[in-house]
Amino acid sequence: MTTQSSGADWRALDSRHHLHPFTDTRALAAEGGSRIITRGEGVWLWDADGNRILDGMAGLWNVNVGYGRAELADAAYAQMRQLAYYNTFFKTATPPAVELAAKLAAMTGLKHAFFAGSGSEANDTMVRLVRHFWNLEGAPRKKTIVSRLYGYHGSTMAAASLSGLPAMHRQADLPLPGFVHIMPPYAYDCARDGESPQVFAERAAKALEERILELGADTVAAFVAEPIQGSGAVIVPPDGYWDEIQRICARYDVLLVADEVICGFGRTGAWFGSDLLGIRPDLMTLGKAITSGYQPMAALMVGDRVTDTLVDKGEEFYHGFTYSGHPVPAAVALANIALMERERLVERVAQDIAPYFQERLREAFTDHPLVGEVRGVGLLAGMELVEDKATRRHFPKLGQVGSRCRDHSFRCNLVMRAVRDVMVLSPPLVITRDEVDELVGRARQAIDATAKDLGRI
Ligand code: PXG
Repeated sequence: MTTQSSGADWRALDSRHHLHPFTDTRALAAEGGSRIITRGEGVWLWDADGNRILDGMAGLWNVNVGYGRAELADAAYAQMRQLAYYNTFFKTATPPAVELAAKLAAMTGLKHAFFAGSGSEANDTMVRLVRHFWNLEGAPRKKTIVSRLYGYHGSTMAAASLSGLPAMHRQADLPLPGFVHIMPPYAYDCARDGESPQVFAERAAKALEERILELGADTVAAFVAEPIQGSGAVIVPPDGYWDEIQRICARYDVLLVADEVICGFGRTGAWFGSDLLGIRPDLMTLGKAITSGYQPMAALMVGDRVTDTLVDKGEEFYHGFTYSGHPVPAAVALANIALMERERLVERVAQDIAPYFQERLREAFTDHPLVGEVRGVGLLAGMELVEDKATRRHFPKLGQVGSRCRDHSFRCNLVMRAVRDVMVLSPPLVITRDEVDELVGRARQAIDATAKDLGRI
């Protein structure tokens, strides 16, 4: 196969040999196979059939600086020429890994970095480290980790156990023992009629306290959560939620872990979701936009409480990956962060493009007959498609209307994700106002087409 091959050729070969993640293989083949993406520039993608597509998801929430940034390619090339690989085991390190650890420590306020290749690996590392920590503290019963329904923390055995997705659990007899889930602060779905945001925030946070008391505080190791839930369908917690969560973690001596894999690196208009929401976690997982997706890389940031114990009382920590701190992604991460700083991308999100994006979406959809709620922060947004706006009633078979809308969006050459029946957007941080207008216009076409199918307009 060459780059001259047609989309149809690629699709046929793909269907014959490639098992895709999170995909019903038979259904994909029946629909004619995959869209083959061949090129990217800014917020735009091209497929093998010559279509130009607006990427409203920045890849998988990660291509924050947009496609085609030569300096990230140059950083990878230069590092490969200088030293393509060396490890960080056995008393060695490389300059990019060291420099990145120091940079991330300065950015997050958590002084140590443990590197991994994906968000899932970083979360697995977190589970290993949290268990080791409590053993070293002389509290070997303190092992259960609490996370939330609709949380997504990755797909390895431990990360899938942390994730609050029953469909994932069902296929692999998960969660593993020692992983439990509480309700998310998902007001649209879970708030009672007439319940104020403050009362709901308190009730959702108190779910953590109730679970800790039920399990016994001496058995609960950590609470793990995304500042704003991404894949769960952009669940923005109501004010007060995180303050209460932090009080509860402190009261019962439960470690607090912020999963910043989506929220990190400017997505919310702050460098980290924790900065935006006033969260002071003991540990933080980073991934995705740490390299804007140009190389696979992730990190677990570890604060002093845990490292002090690890270093003072610890023996060797028997954990690590061949590619922990790989110099090429580390060099790319440094170049990516330098680029974001130079172009002031995070400030741009906070002060200019995110307010514009959020306003345009609200203008287009708040009064739309199919849209129950438009929500979001920074360049994260979700539009809830519902059967009845007045009562917030969902469609009976959750997910069907969402996939229909996603298919319409596909035909409009817009990448917009469906989570259940929530249409989700997370464009690159470099998106311009004109491109936001284009994105909102295409999203409107897709949602209107869905509403027409349902006889709602
Ligand atoms: N934490 C969070 C908050 C994530 O969103 C992971 C951990 C795991 O990262 P890795 O690199 O192991 O995938 C994620 C990943 C989607 C989608 O379609 C979201 C993710 C991955 C794939 C698809 O929403 N998030």
